[in-house]
Amino acid sequence: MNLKNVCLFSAIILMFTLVFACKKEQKPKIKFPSTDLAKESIIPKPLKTIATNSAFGLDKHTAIYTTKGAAGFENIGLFLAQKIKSKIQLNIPVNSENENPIERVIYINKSDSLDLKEPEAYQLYINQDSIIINANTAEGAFRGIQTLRQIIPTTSNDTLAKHKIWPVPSGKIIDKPNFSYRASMLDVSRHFFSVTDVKKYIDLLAYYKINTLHLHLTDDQGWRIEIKSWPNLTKIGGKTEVGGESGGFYTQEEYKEIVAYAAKRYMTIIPEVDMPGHTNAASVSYPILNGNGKTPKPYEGMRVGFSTLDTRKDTVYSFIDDVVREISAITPGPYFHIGGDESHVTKKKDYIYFVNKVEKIVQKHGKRMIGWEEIAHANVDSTSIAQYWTNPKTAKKGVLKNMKIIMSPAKKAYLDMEYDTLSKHGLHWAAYIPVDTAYLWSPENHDGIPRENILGLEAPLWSETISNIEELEYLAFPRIIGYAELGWSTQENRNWEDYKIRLGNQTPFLNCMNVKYYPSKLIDWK
Ligand code: TNX
Repeated sequence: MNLKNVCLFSAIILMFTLVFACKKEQKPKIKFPSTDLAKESIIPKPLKTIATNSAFGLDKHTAIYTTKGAAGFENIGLFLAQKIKSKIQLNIPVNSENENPIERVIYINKSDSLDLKEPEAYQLYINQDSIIINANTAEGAFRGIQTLRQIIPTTSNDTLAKHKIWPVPSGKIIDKPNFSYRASMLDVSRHFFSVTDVKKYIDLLAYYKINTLHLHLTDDQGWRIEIKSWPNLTKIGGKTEVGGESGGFYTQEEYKEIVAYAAKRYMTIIPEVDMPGHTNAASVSYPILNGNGKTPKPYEGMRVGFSTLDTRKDTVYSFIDDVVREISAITPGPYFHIGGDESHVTKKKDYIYFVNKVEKIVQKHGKRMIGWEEIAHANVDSTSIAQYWTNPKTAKKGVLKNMKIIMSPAKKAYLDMEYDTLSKHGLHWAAYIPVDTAYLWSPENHDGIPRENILGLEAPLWSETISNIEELEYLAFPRIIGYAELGWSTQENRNWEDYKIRLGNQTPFLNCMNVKYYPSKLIDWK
């Protein structure tokens, strides 16, 4: 052999060795049984789903990576890893530099694609060896991983390889919300709920892509948030609740803890201080506030509409200024809710005068005012928001003022309405709301409120008849899951027959989270 041939021969041998070595490294492709991503029980239903009928093999050789330097992305990776760990007891490294034999990756990627320009939009690509979540914002990525959490099977397939593999159906999901505001409200005044209870509710809401929790912090029966400049509010006003139970309140530190917990789940907290009505607990703490010269008695009943602040007294506005200032300082979200409902003993002209003044105070502290629909009677700014709950005529006054409207029609969206006459908890002044009725309406086209004015949907949970987390769950679940879908999914993508099957398939998740949902007979619970 001449030198040239020797070289050629060695090169060929080298190539063969390399190719062979690579072949040996490359595990044979796993043959997954056919899957259908489009048939997965995802709630809320994504905008577009395209199935490719294979699977991603989630296993101990999987790692999560996130875009370097993209704010929030690494924490989302860690959040996902933690949820995978608690769902299937599998440990997955996040952004690890380890030389582990990593064969598959979940990549949470910050993308500048114009298709993702809405803040909560995301794309989810699931291939045999990679899952890619694309989003412009951390918020979008966070919504995307909720979808992924929902399609990771609870049981592994132990026949595909020598180790456990959880096959995630392959394909592509393109998704974004129908409304940017998707909320629930929790009344912690009529009955107090602990920080732990509120965190659990936040976790459950976040799983279904709800992005706002409105806390009804004050009412006739109790004041639940520490105000340092007016200490009696909690010292006296925090001690009572409906039915004579022990009450309670959040210190500012505890409130901040709730806010931070929600923020980690890309959820905004909206504080509500209800006024000028619903203020008996405030006036019990500081009798000067009601202006009728009487010291009111603590109230632990369920009537509404009997209390008012004195709308013509300076002290009342200094009080409100202090309250709004202290709460706004620990609330990073853009909103402050002033209540404004059912002020039946406030004269109309006083009510209007009051709301006009309070709007200025809220704005001065850097927040955008929300109030129940009645605030539309005042000369409110178009930047303020009215929450429609019972009278469409009043809500339409807000529309004429160019205000945004939050849809919470009591007949459809009140979580405290009884399911039927056999309901264990709840009221029925507005309606009985079985699980199908709660789902079968269109917030985008309801009671003549124009779509352009609708900010989104909120399902309030008033707590006159519930006093612990199990009772809260009985009224909220499963209906809140349907409201999550009404808020996120487009009207074309919503269908009761399809939804009710997906809802039934939430059973393992709800059981795993120990949610005491109402087992409606309309649903085939698993
Ligand atoms: C009406 S809804 C109220 C609340 C009650 C609720 C009970 C609204 C703005 N006011 O004070 O708790 O009904 O369903």
